[in-house]
Amino acid sequence: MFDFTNMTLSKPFTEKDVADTIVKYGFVILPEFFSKEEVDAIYSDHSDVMNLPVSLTDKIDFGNGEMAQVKRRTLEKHDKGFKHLLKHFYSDFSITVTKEYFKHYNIEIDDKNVLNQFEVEDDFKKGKSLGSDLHYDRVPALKMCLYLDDTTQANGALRIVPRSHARTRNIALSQYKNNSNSLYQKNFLKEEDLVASHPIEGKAGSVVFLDTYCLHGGGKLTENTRRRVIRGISWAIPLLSSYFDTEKILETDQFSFSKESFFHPRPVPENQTIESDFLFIK
Ligand SMILES: O=C(O)CCC(=O)C(=O)O
Ligand SMILES: [Fe+2]
Repeated sequence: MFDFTNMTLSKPFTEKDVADTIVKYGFVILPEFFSKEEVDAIYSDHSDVMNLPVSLTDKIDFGNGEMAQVKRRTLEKHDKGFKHLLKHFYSDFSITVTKEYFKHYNIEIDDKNVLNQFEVEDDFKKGKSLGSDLHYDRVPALKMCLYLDDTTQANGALRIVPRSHARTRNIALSQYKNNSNSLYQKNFLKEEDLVASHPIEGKAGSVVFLDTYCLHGGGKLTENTRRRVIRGISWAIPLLSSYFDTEKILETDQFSFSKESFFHPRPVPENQTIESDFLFIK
């Protein structure tokens, strides 16, 4: 079992402690950050988001589960209120963590980009979850991920490659130099065996803040298990050079990136195709 001690914070801690840990390791684990009662309250909002009409959400049904992507603004305006989800995610705490985090990269994050969108996921069938192969996200973000179920390797806990975020950021930057459309990023690891990833196991109520450049992926669910998560997304600004330059490359391994991301913000222009050969970057 990987030793996550340095990447785990137990109360009390400050927003700056949280941000500094993400900067250093690419993520931070806050075990049982929310109480059982809070989790139950948030869970009812989770179901309500899942039941929103497709006109208000982007729904992805991927066989082993489903995910709804919804704007914070949509939840705020909706009659249902989603007050537990909004209160616990869009809190002074998470807003300050997010601002502190981006401040490290000299980014004044616009309020509308803080917890701008949510991904509400319900994995309930044996097999891989949607983003389960190791990758970095094409659109850089800080994600606040909440486990609503006790989560272990057996029900698809998030896997992570600690401290990979600086190296992948440089890989992304060199790709951006050739093409500024983030859809062209080769962001999935071709050979997962080349790096060691570690599942983050945790009780319901545990929170992980993730710099999505840190290599990550969901896991594989075994028979009769379930994993419900909510992720609140704060977008970074992909092309801002300060976001790339302040970190030194921490790793020296060679990564090869292949597949297309499961999520992208911009359609491929009709006259462009995605190159199929993967990238090797020193
Ligand atoms: O299934 C997971 O936990 C991974 C999700 C993911 O890739 C992401 O939130 O960017
Ligand atoms: Fe991802």
